[in-house]
Amino acid sequence: VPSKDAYMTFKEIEYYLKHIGNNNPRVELRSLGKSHEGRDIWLVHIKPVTSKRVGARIAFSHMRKRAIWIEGGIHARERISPAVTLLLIDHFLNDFPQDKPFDIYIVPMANPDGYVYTWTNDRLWRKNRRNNAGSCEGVDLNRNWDAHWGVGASTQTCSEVYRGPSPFSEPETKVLSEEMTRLNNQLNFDLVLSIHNYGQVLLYPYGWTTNPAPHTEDMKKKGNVFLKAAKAHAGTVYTMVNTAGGFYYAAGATDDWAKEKLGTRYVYTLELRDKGRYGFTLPANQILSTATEVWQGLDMMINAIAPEK
Ligand code: 0X9
Ligand code: ZN
Repeated sequence: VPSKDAYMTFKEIEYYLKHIGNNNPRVELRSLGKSHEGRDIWLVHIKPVTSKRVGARIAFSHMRKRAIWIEGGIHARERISPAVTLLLIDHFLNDFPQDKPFDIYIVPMANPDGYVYTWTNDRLWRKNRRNNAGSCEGVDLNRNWDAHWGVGASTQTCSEVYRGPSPFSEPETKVLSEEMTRLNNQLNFDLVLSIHNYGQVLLYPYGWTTNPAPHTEDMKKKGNVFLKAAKAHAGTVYTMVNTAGGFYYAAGATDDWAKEKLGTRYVYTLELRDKGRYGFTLPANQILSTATEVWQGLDMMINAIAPEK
C-alpha cells in the first residue's frame, strides 16, 4: 500500500509499482520510455473486474469498453499529485464500486527527474531537467504539448513556464502523447484527468482560448458531481472554472491537447489542496484525506459518465 502519511521518494514509488505489477493480476505495469536522465515513465493499467459475479465476464464482453486516463506528477514540486494518484490506484483495485468495465490507465509520475531534484536540490522545482545548454535547466512539461504551443508560455529557458524548443521536444511529453494516441484509437477515452496542486479548483478546457470547448455543458455537469462528492468527505470546497476564462491563459498543456487532438469529452485539470496556506509543501498528514475526497468525487463522476456509452 502506498504511504498515507509521508511523501514517497521516486525509488519507493517504483518499488510499490513493481510490487503491484508483479502481484496483482488486474495490474499491468509498463514503462513508456525514459526521461532525460534515464528514469522510467511508468504506466499502470488497471483492468476491469471480469469475474466478480457469475456471468459478469459474459455481460462485459457485450458492453462497449470504457477507458480513463489519469496523469500525475507532471510538475515536480506538486508532491500531493503523485501521492494521491498512487492512492487512487489502490482505491480502484480494492474498493471501486465497479459495475461497468472501465480500463483505467494511470501515470503516477510523469516527471521523475524533476521529482528527484526536489528531494536532492530544490524542493520547489517545477520543470523537468532538460539541459538547456545555458544557465537554466528544465522545460515546463505542461507547456510542451502540441496544442497551440506557445500561448501563455515562455521562450526563455530560465522561466518557470519555458515551453521548450519545439512541441513534444521532451521525452516525457512525447511518450505520454504517443501512448495516449495509441490507446485512444482503440478505446476512446471517456475521461482524461491531469492532477496538480494547489488551489482546490477543477479546471475545464480550454486554457489557450476562452472560446468554449466541445461538450462544455457536459463537463460542467459532471464537474459539479465531483465537487459535491468531494466536499462530503471532509468539507473541502473545490470550485470549478474554465481555465482561460477564470484561471489564466496557458497553452501546451495535457488538457487542451486531449480535448483537441483526442476529442475526449470529459477533460479536466484538478488542482488539489490547499488554497495557499502550505501550497506546494502541503503537509503529509493531509495525503489521506485529500486522496479520499478525490476518489469519492471521482467515483461519483465516473458513475455519472458511465451510462452515456
Ligand atoms: O499552469 C499549469 O500548468 C496548471 N497549474 S499549476 O499551478 N499546477 O501549474 C494549470 C493548467 C491548466 N490547463 C491549461 N492551462 N491548459
Ligand atoms: Zn501543476
